[in-house]
Amino acid sequence: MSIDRRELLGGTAKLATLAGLTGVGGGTAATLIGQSILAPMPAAAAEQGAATSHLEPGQLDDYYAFFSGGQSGEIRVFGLPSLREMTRIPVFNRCSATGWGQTNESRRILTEGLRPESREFLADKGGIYTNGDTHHPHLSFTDGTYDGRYLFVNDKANTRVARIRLDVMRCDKIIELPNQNTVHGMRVQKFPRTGYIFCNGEYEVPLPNDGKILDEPDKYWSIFSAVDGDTMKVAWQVMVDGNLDNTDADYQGKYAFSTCYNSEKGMTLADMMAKEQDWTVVFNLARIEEAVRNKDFQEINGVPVIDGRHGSRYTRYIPISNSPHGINTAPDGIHVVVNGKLAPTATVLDVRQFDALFEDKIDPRACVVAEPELGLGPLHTAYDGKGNAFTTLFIDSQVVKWNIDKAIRAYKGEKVDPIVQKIDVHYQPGHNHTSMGQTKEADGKWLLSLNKFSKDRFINVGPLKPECDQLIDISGEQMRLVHDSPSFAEPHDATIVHASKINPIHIWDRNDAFWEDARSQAKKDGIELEYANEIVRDGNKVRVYMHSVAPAFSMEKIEVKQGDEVTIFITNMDEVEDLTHGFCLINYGINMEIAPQATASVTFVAQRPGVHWYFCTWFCHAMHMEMRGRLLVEPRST
Ligand code: CUK
Ligand code: CUA
Repeated sequence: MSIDRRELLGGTAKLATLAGLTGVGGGTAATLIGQSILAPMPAAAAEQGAATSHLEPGQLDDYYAFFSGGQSGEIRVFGLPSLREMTRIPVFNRCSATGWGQTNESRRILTEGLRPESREFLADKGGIYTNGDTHHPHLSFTDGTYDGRYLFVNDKANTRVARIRLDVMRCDKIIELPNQNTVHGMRVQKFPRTGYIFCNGEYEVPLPNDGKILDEPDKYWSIFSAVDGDTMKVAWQVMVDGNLDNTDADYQGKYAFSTCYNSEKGMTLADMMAKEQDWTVVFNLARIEEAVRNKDFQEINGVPVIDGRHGSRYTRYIPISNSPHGINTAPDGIHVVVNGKLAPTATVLDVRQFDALFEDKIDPRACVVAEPELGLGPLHTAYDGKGNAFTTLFIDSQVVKWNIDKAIRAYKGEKVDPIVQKIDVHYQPGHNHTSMGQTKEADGKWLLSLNKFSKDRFINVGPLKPECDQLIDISGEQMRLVHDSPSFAEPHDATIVHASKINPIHIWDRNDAFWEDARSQAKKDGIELEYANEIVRDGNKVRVYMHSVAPAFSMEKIEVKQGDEVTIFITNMDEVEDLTHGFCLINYGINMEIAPQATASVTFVAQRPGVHWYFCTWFCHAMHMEMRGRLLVEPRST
């Protein structure tokens, strides 16, 4: 009997389980086959039949983990359980390796969704924002689970939302949202599909925010936006009371809901803490869509803005203990946990009550079915799909496992303790995540705790320490800490997706829309990008069309005049997996990636006279060092 090792290791969870990787191994024949092929697990783990993060060289992971890069502005792709970093996807940042923010292809994406005022504001600053703050990476859904099309992520720094194509792991759309100051909480519609991206405008500002209203906080409002995930345009916005923090949606496609702090509308910390209660705001999607159809809105900056303040038919405000933070829908499609942050409790809402809530048949607090006391600083909750919840306790530096059903029974007065276990994490956890736990296919295998402090967990790297992401095995009754993984500033959130859901391609399709502008420019110039090797001179604009086949650029020499605006288009004709070239022009501050079968382009003014070598930046061939050429810039005669 022959089993292909790669197929066994890279295949489905079922195969991995058979191979004993996930530790459910019994004495079955399949397990024995697995063990004969794989190197043995570390003794202690193997003894308990427990899961391990350790993979032998050449073994593949079962899951993708998409981490936000926080103030690094990017997305990072890890394998799980190994927590090996696979790649980074530049989004709101400038990337030295790929040329993101510099190539014409990336600059189109970074600029086309800017608001007109921002375009003006950035005109003398290079035309793009170069920083971002990614918090919440979430994949597109179809019918309650991931469909592998897109990943969406917010930019808290410059009020944007980005879409990443998962087939090529590249960002293809960015939109800057009007009428709100920042996007913080961001989640997607789970049913019937995505659909909407729900975006919380956290900080309140005047509407419109054009300087006519300044120090009059009673005229500031927060905004809840729905972006259409297909077109990446704002579908509608809702004006609300208080500050929206995090958000999530139901599994029925009827409601979205956000935690909302500062019901006091305070501008100082003391003011914001004055009241005992804040809210969860529930948004009625059907009623809001009806308002858009019936024109019951104000158009501000080209977007329909619906009035969802207290008393509106489009929203309901459920009172919750002071300053709630995370809000997470359970895979059962019924329960939503609102995390206390300042209160030691979580509040469990039952979405089945929301119809009655909107018909004013019940008091808003009647949606609350449990309020377990969990510990200090509950921030975010994840699920195992078996009725248990895992909540991070920021102040206690713990993750608490608790049972939802027991919490509901305790709330009704029964003498049961919903707490199953508390485990120490290191230290101060923010978000936590379970494998597939934000879908109806939660599989209860792994939990990641994204800890804000690492202190003594790693060798010292100076005053700026890494964060500490910890992997916890949740397949058994008791949680078990398995692995520490340091990370640079600062993943807020991650999404763990079974590898079978994502199918990236290996080399680009020559027809890809990514370089559409280059294709149409080449067409105008009568040139085919494939195997191109020509220079088009058009006044002081010079368009250089070349291609690469390892280990050479098709052009050894490019002659231009000082002051010419030069665009270099390179098409990588290598049809070989992993054979990427780069183009770096020395002392011109230029570098870009050209992956197999891709076209990439960059435009610059040839200000510096002289001889300037360009070279390939990916070690692509035994003669990679020879893969170079000269830009000859003739001084402008005076
Ligand atoms: S937030 Cu960072 S720990 Cu932006 Cu999701 Cu809660
Ligand atoms: Cu091409 Cu190195």
